[in-house]
This record gives sequence, C-alpha cells and structure tokens, in this order.
Amino acid sequence: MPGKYRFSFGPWNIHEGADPFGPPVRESFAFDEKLKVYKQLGFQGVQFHDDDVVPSIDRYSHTDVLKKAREVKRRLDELELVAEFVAPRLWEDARTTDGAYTSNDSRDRDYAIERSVRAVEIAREVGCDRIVLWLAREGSYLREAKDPARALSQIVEAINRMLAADRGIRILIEPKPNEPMDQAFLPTMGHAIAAAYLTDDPTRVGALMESAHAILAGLDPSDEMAFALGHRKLWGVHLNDQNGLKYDQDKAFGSVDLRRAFDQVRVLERHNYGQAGEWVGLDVKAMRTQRRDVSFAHLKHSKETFELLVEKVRTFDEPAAQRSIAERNYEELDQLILRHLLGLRER
Ligand code: GLO
Ligand code: MG
Repeated sequence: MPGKYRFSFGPWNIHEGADPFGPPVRESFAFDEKLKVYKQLGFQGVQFHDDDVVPSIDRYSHTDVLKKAREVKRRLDELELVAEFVAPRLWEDARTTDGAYTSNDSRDRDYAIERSVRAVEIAREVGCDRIVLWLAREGSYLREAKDPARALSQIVEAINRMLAADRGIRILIEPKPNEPMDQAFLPTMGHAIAAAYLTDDPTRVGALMESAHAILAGLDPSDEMAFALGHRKLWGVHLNDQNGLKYDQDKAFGSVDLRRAFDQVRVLERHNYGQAGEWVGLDVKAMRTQRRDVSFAHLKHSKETFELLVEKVRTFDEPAAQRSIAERNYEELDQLILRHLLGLRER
C-alpha cells in the first residue's frame, strides 16, 4: 500500500559541510531546530547517537544522563516524533583512539562497554529498543597490531553485555569495510550476521545495511539486504549512494545509480520490509556547495526518489519479467527494466 513506509534520519544528516580539507561552510542548526525540520520534510523517525541525546555525555552523572534523556523524549512526544535507535558514539573520545571494544588497553575496552550499556538505558528512556553499532574504530591500521580472532570475541563480549543489561534490547550491527580504519573487523553483512550468531541471544542481534558501505566493499546493496532478509535480520537501512571506491560519500539515494536504487527498493518491497515496524532510514550528506537555507534538500529528495521507485517497483511488468526468466532471455529482461526506468511503455 502506498504510504506504508516510515522514514527516519539522524540529526548529523543536517550538517555544516566541513570535510577533511576545509572548515564548515554553513552555520549550525540547533538540535531543536533540526527536530522541527523532520515533520516539515515528512519524516517521523529520529536516529540518535547517545551524545545527540545527551551532548558531552561523559561529563554527567548517570542520574543526570537519564534525566536529560527523559527531557528529549518529552520533546519528541510534543513534536510527534519517534526515536528509531541510539548508537553509542565510540569513535571520538581519547579512550577509543586504538579502537573501542577491541582496543589493546583493557581500560579503554571497559570504557567502551560501560558507555554502550549506558546507551541501552538512554534508548529505553527515549522510547526505543534498538541499538545501532557502527564499529568505526574496530579494525586495524596495521594488521600485526591486533589479533582479528580475539577482536571478534571482544566485539561479541561487548554485545553480550548490552544484551544482558536489558532483556528487551536489540542490537543492529552496521557493517562498513573501511574508513576511518584501513581494514574493519566486520566489513560486510556476512561478517555482521556471523558475529550475531556467536552472541548469547542471536534472536536479538541483527543488522543495518548502508548502501554506501556495501558499495565500498565492492558488493551490491540489494544483495547485502537480501542476505540479511534471508536471515530475518534486516532491521534497519541507511539508504544513500556512492560513486565508486573512494571516501564514504553518503550521496542522495539513487543519485549515482538509479537502477541500483531500484533494486534496493525492489528487494525491500518483495520481502515486506517495514511491516514489522522497520524504518526506511537515510544516511545522506548535503553537498558542501549547498546554501544553508536549502541544506535539507538531500533528505527531501532521497525520500522522494525512494517513493518514486516504490511506484516503479509496483508498476513493473512482473509477468513479462517472469516470461523472460523462463525463456532465459536475460537480454530481454535487462531491456525491460531499462525501458521501465526510462518511463517507456511496452513495445
Ligand atoms: C558512517 C556511518 C555512520 C553511522 C551513524 C549511526 O560511515 O554510516 O553515519 O551510520 O554513526 O551509527
Ligand atoms: Mg550509516
């Protein structure tokens, strides 16, 4: 049914345009100003880092952290917004320089686990049962510096601690092959899901697929989604686009390869994604050149492209596709898809 999807993004998707080579180019929007944009653009879900909920989180007592989280929940209620997930930001503190769960220093590992358990409590206060783990610094700059098999056990141990802290919490691993690390320990969906099965409760550990991360791994995002769907573990997506193997670009969904975007929407549609409450999440960046007053356009456009592609998927001539498949005439199938994307009728 048209309109059955619910959309989300994170406050970091409205940003100042800084890159590793230059300063911000747009003035910041305050957190509350960002929250007001959600409804205007037709989004209802908010993705959070733990310190989006409680800025400078490490400076506050446990009680104060939870109190601040409750204030954010009240604000979400007022604005009729819903928290989708909380992600512990384990990549900025000095104690995560050599990795968080996989740091070679046990004090750093303890910090990372404590902070993650706190993120679970924050998630509960803002009204959600999902933790996203983008394992930014779990990897190596230098292969010989760490033992990847040990690192896997350390990641599993950290997840077990979160699972034990709250019997209802679910963990979504967001795999990414590189950046900021040279080599990540959980680079693809296969790695994420294999790790999920090693935990104490695999029924509560799944995955979030980001299009750009799959492309950076040389894989097709719709195949990565399908793999997780086959395990009933696709609980979140970060749709965006990526132009080849370079830095993580987070371009607007469909802006590089429309057919690749069509395939992602198609696989979601075919497997009833969203019907168990999963969100269509975006993780997109506005171009650095964009003026501040139009620096939300990438969000609006990504959502629009998704919806237009839902229409494309629903109006695709499946019987014709099935005929081509039965005849093993994949040239015909190929052209059927291209003509459909180009808005041409049957020949
Ligand atoms: C970076 C990731 C990042 C995460 C976010 C939520 O490459 O995509 O944006 O999605 O921190 O965990
Ligand atoms: Mg992401």
